[in-house]
Amino acid sequence: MAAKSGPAIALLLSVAPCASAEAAVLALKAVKRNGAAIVPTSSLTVEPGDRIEAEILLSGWGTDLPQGVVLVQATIAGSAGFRSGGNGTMLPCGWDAPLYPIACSDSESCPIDYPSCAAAACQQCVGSNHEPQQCAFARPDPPHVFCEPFPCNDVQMCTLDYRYRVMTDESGLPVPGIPFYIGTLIVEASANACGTFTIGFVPDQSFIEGWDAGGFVRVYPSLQAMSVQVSSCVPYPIACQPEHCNIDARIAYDPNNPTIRYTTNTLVMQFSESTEGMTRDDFQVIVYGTGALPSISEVMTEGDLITIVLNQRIRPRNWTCIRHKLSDRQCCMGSMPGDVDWSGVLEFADVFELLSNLEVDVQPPLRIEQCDTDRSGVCAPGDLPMLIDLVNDGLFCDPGPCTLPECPPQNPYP
Ligand SMILES: [Ca+2]
Ligand SMILES: [Ca+2]
Repeated sequence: MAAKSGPAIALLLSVAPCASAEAAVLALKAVKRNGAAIVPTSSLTVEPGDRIEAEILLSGWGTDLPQGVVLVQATIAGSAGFRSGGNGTMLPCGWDAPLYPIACSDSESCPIDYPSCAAAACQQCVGSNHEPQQCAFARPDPPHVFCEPFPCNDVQMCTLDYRYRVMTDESGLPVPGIPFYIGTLIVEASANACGTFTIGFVPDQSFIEGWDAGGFVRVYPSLQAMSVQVSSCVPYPIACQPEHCNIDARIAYDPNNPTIRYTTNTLVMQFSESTEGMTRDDFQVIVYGTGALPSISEVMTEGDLITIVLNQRIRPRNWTCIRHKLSDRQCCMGSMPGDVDWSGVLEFADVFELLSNLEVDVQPPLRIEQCDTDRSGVCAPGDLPMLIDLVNDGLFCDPGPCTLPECPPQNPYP
């Protein structure tokens, strides 16, 4: 019995692929990463900045359209897919237009970033580098693509839902079993991209047409999206208060008692997501300059905000930066009494700047932390004598010049 069952099983295995009616599949598969060929795949992991060349491939249509495929339309669900990650985008290169199209009749109605109303771009506002055809095209792969009288390269790129259409030559029907190339799409992970991007097709706008025994039919194939994982998303600070590189030009001490410091000891960071669970161990205090290093005495989280309180107030002529360790981003606060114009140097130009501001000649008016030299709570003529004193005496700058180093970058390790 065992001897007989062998061939029977082999026969069953050999017919199995035919018995399970294969249905058409339209897939988006990566074939190159940064110019180097890879095994075609619908799932891959890349780095921010990587360029992925993908191909739209049709397979398994033999059961649906035994006479062959005449027309394929594949519409990429790009409006959703190209920004479906946790952050950033995975846009087709050559796209220099809004993510959501702005229709126009002439260029005057277009915004400054996308100043041209382009007829070739379906009467939409585009930027000067809008050349999407570079990265979305259909190669005229012989023998099955029917190029005349229709263009081989028929990709419509009016919106990010790119639509590819390919007609086949009746004399060169695609061979069942070999994926049928429809088109190429090249996308780039933005520098800030993270998470998983899923780029698929618009179901009701993706189909194949051809002949079966009953006549000409349209078939909606099953759709296989491409899933691209970029580095996992970590929360990162998107804003801070005082804002990064802010200089407090008010007097740093009580004029009558230099042991009483008036500068801030508090920074509020806004994050890309909730700050729940963050602790002071997630942060590091860095002082660019001289003087004692403050420590973090407490943090308070609320929504996407975290308030960080230092155990001492920031010192003049220093940048005090608080770095979020995981994202390597920091917010820096400076103190430079008298540096009204935020040049980093205390000099007579600051006196003139303060005067001009008092005469309402500075637009927009100086901020309170620039012009309220005496820390009275208002910018008023009373600030002038103290500023002149500061400039004349270098009152709190001995020894050495009254300068503040250049503000450190917000992301010191880009
Ligand atoms: Ca200055
Ligand atoms: Ca004042």
